Amino acid sequence: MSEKRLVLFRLEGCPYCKRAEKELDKAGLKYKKIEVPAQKSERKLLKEISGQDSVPVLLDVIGAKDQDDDIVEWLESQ
Ligand SMILES: N[C@@H](CCC(=O)N[C@@H](CS)C(=O)NCC(=O)O)C(=O)O
Repeated sequence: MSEKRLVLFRLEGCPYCKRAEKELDKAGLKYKKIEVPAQKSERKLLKEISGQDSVPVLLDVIGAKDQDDDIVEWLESQ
């Protein structure tokens, strides 16, 4: 339940993203890829979340806890 999840905002053809992905793969980490829009001005979600509009951006999130039991269990596991 306390499993952390990684999300990588990336863009096809971006060499910095490729490098980051290679290293994440090498480390055996699992992550979800989110393709950002090619147009920098359209990367609103990325900008809101990270404060920047360039990629790559790696986000470390926990799964949503929607029950008080889950929240307490997660807190106790930290
Ligand atoms: N030093 C940065 C460079 C990242 C960077 O320049 N990424 C490019 C894509 S390859 C980008 O998002 N540029 C913004 C844009 O011009 O769209 C890093 O290593 O993350």
